[in-house]
Amino acid sequence: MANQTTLSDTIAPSAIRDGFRAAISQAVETFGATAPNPSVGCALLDAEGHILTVGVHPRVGQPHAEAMALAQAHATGVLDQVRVALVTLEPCNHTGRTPPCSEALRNSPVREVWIGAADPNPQASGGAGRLCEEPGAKRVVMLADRPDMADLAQDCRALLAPFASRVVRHRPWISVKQALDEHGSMVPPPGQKTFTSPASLTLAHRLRRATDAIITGIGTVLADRPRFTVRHVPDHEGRKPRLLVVCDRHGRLPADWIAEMTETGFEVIPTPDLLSVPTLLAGRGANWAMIEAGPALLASVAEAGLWDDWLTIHKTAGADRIDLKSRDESPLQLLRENACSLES
Ligand code: AOF
Ligand code: ZN
Repeated sequence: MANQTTLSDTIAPSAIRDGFRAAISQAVETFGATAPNPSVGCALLDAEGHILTVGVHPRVGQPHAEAMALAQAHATGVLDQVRVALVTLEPCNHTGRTPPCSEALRNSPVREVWIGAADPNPQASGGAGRLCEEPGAKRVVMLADRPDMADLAQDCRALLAPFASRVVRHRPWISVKQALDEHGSMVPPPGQKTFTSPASLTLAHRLRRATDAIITGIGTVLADRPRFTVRHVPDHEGRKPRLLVVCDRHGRLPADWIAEMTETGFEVIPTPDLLSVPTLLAGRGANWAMIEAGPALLASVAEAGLWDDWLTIHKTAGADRIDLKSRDESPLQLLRENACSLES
C-alpha cells in the first residue's frame, strides 16, 4: 500500500478546477428547485482527469448529486472508468429520503473524493469521515485545505449559503433587489412597470427563479398589482408554489389579487409583522427569499438588518450599473457570474 501514487498527484490541478467549475455551474441552475434541500453538484472524473459526467440534485426526494452522477455514469457505460468524485457538499451519511451517498461512493470505483464544503446539517453530516474508514477507505481532500483552490471553496460556500442559512440560523438567505432611476427614484414613469434594461430584467428574473419565496409590502401591491412571475427566463418545471409574503399591517390585501396570484402558482401569506418573516419562511423550508418592495418596507428591512445581500440596479444613460453588497459569500453573485459563463 505504501508508496502508491495517488490520483491527485497524477491529475492536473486544472482538471480538478474544470470539474469543480462544471459541478458548481450546473448546481447553480438548480437554485429555487431543491428547497428544503441544498443545491449540490458532483463531477466524476476518470484517471486522466477527464469529466465523465456531472450530476445535480434536481429536487427534494430525488437522488442526491452523487447518486445522480453515479447513475448517469452507469447509464452511459463509463462507471468502470470513474476514479475521482468532486462534490460541492460533503456526501451525506444518513438514510433520509434517499440512501447515504457516502456508501454509494464507497461501493463505487471512485478512489478519491474532493469535498467543496462541510455539511452543516448534523443529521446528514459525517460522510467525509465515513469515506476514510477501512476497509475500502477513499482518499478525501477538503477544498478548505487547499489554499490554491480557495476561489472554488468560496463558490461552494456561496452555493450552500441559502441552505446553510436555514439550517444554521433558522432563517433563509435574504436578498434585496432594488432598481433606481437616474434621480434615485424607485418609481417607474406613468404607464410603465419597470425602467431597467433587458439584461437587468433577465438578472431579476433569474433571481426570482432561484428563490423559494418573495417578500413584498402592501404598498407595492396596491400601487402596482405586481405579478412576480418568472417571465424573462424559463422557470423550473413543475415547481411547487412559490411563497409570497405580503407585509400588510391593516389587512388591506385585495382578495382578487390573492386569487390571481394563487392561480399563477404562488402561495400568498399575509403578515402584519416583518420581523417574524424569516422564522416563518424557514419553518416552511425556504432556503432563499428575495425582497421586492418599495422604499418604506426597504427602510424597515435596512433598519432591522434583515438582508444578507442587496442588489441595486442603477439606471444610467448607458448600460445599467449593478451594485451588490453582501454580508458573506453571496449566492446572488454566483448566480450573476454563472449567467455570464453560460452566455460565453
Ligand atoms: C441533498 N442533495 O446532493 C446532498 C445532500 O432527506 P434527504 O435524503 O433528501 O437528505 C437531505 C440532506 O442530505 C440535506 O439536508 C443535506 O444535509 C444532505 N446532502 N442533500 O438534498 C445532495 N449531497
Ligand atoms: Zn446524499
